[in-house]
Amino acid sequence: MRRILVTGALGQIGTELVEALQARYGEDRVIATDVRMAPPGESPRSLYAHMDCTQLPQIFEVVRRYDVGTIYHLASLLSAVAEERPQIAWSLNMGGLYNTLEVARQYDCALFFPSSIGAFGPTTPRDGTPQDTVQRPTTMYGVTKVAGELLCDYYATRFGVDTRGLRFPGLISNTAPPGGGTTDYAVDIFYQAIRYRHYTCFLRADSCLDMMYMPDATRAMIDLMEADPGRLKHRNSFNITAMSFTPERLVEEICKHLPEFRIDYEVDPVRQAIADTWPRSVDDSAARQEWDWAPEYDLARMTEDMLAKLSAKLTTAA
Ligand code: AKB
Repeated sequence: MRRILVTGALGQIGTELVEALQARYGEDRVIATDVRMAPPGESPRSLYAHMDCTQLPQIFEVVRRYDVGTIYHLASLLSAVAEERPQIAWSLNMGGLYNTLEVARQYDCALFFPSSIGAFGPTTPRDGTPQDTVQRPTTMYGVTKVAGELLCDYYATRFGVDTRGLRFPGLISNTAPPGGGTTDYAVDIFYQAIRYRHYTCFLRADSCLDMMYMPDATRAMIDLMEADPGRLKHRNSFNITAMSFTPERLVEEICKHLPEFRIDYEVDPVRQAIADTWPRSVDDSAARQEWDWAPEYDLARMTEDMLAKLSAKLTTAA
């Protein structure tokens, strides 16, 4: 069987996706790649290749060398950092995707594309955001996500490339930290709650956004790529969500386990402005109907698991 390539494998999603893919298909079937050099001792156990996806020949070389049949293309800048460096965001998010699609076309690979709730904008309905609706984002991140969805659909209809994608909400995880996203507070808060029983939040207390725990996200990616193509009416990309909450509500949940935990707010205008244009809760019924999507973690279960796993990890590290 042909191998599976993950780009951006050292990032927040990649780190856990590589492990989930190895568990499902075997260690020697997964090639982890990233533009960063893996820190010694922290490299995923799979085959690792240094690869810059803005350099087309490097992707060709890895795909050819390892006989790759499926690509999970995760390398991209997140929303807040993309707003700081829009030119680099365009070049990485679009250039990297275009190159990867070209390689997928020429080597007959399936391709997974991570879109985002950032693909929506201020004119999108914010509650129960439909699968098919207005997509006029006002951030560079959002522009690259909408353009990415369209480009993936184009490669599917024009060239028959098996492209599939998900519009991820904020992802919460305890392995690798996120970097430069608007929803990062929902991860940082757990580290600070365990270490200091205090957190200063960069979003307003009432900023409601969709979220998901990483085990659900990695399962969703693999399930979508394995789904019967005959059932898929949509491809790029499916709305999915597991929970939707505000910082205020998350604090309430954390306080059930750490009653002395306190929060204050120092709102970052850039990230708040981004959050204010994103859905408060998306409708993921298309994903439920077309490939049986169903999350396992709600807010209570995710909070309990995050606190348990992170407390163990931070105690060992101390
Ligand atoms: C971000 O905040 O940029 C990401 C996302 C929701 O796409 N986590």
